[in-house]
Amino acid sequence: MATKLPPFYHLTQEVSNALSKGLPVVALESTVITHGLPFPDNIQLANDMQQELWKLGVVPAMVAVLEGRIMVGMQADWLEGLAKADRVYKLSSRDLARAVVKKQSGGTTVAGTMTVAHQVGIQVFATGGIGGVHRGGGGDVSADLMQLAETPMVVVCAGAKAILDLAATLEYLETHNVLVVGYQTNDFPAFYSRRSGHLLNSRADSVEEVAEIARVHWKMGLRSAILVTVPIPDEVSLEENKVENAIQAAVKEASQKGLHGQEVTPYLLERVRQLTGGESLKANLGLLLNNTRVAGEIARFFAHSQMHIV
Ligand code: PSU
Ligand code: MN
Repeated sequence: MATKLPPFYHLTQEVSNALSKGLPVVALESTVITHGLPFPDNIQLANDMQQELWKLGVVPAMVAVLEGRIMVGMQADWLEGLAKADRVYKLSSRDLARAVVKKQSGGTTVAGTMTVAHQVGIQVFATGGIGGVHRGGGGDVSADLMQLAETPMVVVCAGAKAILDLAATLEYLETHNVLVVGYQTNDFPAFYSRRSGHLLNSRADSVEEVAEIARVHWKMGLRSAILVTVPIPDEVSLEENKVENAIQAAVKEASQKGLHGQEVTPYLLERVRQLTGGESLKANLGLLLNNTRVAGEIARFFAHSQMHIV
């Protein structure tokens, strides 16, 4: 852990203790709570994800900003406040300073969470889907991709949602040396479905293999992330063409409404959820829990082998 953190950081006792003792910790994002899922599913999910980690003996470190304080690890009442609030910010990396200075509250995106987690010394992060290059060639590219390019961290996700241009997203990750690893798969997972049809050139079949690849990657002096992509569990996965119609409708609506910037992703997520009914929500929750479990196992292996990123 960084020896001295800036005063606006607030770590829970459990997180601070685990980091100083080298015990396993997994970071969790909070935009999925504030902008990705409806209440009360969001709070249920946050609790389930944290429980899943505790069960594995791993300390959960959900990152969020509360009245300008950067929280690493969330208490139940703070989390509930954030999950219920309907006017909180969505905070990517560049928004953190503003939120601290203006004492704002919000959920951190994949990028925002990585920035914070790296600064406190967390090496493993679980999320659902990363942001990416949007469809339509309009130049909307998530800052998640830049952050993955420059932060040494294992990020576990279920690929990226097909609301994005998956081919362009993969090209970006390749250009920026982000090592995309298929977890027990050769195919880049497409969030709701297990396969996107885009083949990956790296695969790992166990958490040990992921950890070993990560260790060598960072030993080479690279500073980019390892993106571990885990296919959604079969029981909750959806047929790809089932979601595609909803996605096309949502993308069209977003462009007709002239949405831009940070509004785009939450709008698409919410519309796709509405248009596909409860099934997509079940899928979303199922894959998040599954990713959390894989991330927890990786973090345990890291702690066990005293793996530290330089
Ligand atoms: N994809 C999802 N669910 C989410 C997000 C993405 O399937 O909740 C959230 C994540 O927090 C991600 C953010 O970091 O959206 C990306 O937003 P943008 O495209 O504005 O960078
Ligand atoms: Mn965007």
